[in-house]
Amino acid sequence: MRGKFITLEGGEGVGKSTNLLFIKERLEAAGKKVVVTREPGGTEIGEEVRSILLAHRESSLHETTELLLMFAARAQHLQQLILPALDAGDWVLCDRFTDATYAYQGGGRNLPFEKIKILEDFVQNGLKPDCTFLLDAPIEIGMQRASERGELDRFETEEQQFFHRVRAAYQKLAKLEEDRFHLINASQSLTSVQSEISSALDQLLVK
Ligand code: Z5A
Repeated sequence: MRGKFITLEGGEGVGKSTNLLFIKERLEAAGKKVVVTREPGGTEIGEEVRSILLAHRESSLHETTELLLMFAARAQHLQQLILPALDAGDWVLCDRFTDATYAYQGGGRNLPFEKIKILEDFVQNGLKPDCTFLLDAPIEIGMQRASERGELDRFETEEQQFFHRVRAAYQKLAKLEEDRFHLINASQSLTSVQSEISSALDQLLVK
């Protein structure tokens, strides 16, 4: 039987990496083989593209180039890792996916959603996550949590308005696809966040 594809989304510092581990352990306890991965990245080539995307450099990366690099890394990720794993019956757990492109390149950089959709259709050929956890918190909370980590990447040095647009875009996406998204208030305690995630996973495990 084909595995399920779960993604985690949200602004920076909302707790994606923390909850990724929690979900992995929860699924493994239920007997699933789980492949954990991330975007941009997940493959050798994808990780090289990630370095280009996150690095600070003198010449600026054009927003169209940024968008195409996200999908270039994604195409490799899908063909080399995600699709083979799902076909083998494994569950794939991915830290960010195409919703991040709509939120950051669409919302943050103001690129038209219609253009992103063309690339999504071309690269994914209809594939979408079975379930997406959107961890949502006021950006100040995420930034405060992330600030304890040290050096900031190219996205993390954007102005505050950029992150407000990203958050609004994520909220819009969750409204458009209520069946796929589980919108979780990430400003709650970690125990409360994980209890909500657990309930959603229980439903997914019996589907
Ligand atoms: N990007 C894009 O533009 N377009 C795309 O298509 C894709 C990505 C796929 C890299 O992402 C950048 O790529 C990203 C968007 C862009 N840029 N930004 N910003 P990334 O996922 O690698 O980086 P990130 O978003 O900055 O993730 P992060 O900072 O690692 O955050 P996180 O994983 O969500 O948070 P965390 O490390 O799990 O938690 C942060 C701290 O908070 C940690 O100390 C936890 O213990 C603590 N925490 C977590 N939850 C709680 C609760 N509930 N209470 C209290 N404390 C908590």
